[in-house]
Amino acid sequence: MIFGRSERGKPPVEPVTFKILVAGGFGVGKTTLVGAVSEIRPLRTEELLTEAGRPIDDTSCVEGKHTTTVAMDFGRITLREDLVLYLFGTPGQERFWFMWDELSEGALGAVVLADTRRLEDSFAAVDYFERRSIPFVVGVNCFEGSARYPIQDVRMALDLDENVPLLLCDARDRESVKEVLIGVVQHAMAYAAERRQTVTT
Ligand SMILES: Nc1nc2c(ncn2[C@@H]2O[C@H](COP(=O)(O)OP(=O)(O)OP(=O)(O)O)[C@@H](O)[C@H]2O)c(=O)[nH]1
Ligand SMILES: [Mg+2]
Repeated sequence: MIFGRSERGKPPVEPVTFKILVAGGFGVGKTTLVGAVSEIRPLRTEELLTEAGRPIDDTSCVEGKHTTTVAMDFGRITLREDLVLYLFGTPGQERFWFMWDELSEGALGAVVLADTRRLEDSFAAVDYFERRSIPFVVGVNCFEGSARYPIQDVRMALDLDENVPLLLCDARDRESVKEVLIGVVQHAMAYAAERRQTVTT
């Protein structure tokens, strides 16, 4: 690089950066998702789940889970040379939801992760983004051992608006998570374009 130019003489690309939230109920795989795609070592704020929290922190579907996010996860992924996403994973437990307002500041869109064994845990996240008109997609994290339901049934159970995309994913798999992230960027762009049109017409 000489004077900001690459060896091939092309000016360096200044990437567009977007902030994406990763939300959803307790233990649906938000921290796992951010960790699976982040190209930097993800920042985590995990605390041990304790005996004292056992009545509230229901780990019945995620027995191997010993920690929980208390503030946020942070990661970064370059989707394209000119498109970088900053990922902010929210804490799932209700007692930390006050963090969400701060985390959602300036977000382009969100991924609401859901687990079909306890969809109700993600109702509040769906509600949160609907109320604030923040575009979001739902990612159904397919834990092995959980029953597979027709997408239409999951949409109905979550009472999703018909234009909210619903994607199946594996939060541990980089390529799968990338698809979900591409989905949320596309959806948010389409949403923004639609809003612009309604304002100008
Ligand atoms: N089998 C399977 N296990 C998963 C998957 N995603 C996450 N896990 C496991 O499920 C547990 C929960 O994952 P986390 O990523 O901590 O969930 P979280 O949504 O960040 O949880 P909180 O921050 O506590 O709300 C962990 O033990 C993961 O190893 C998945 O796709 N399949
Ligand atoms: Mg977490």
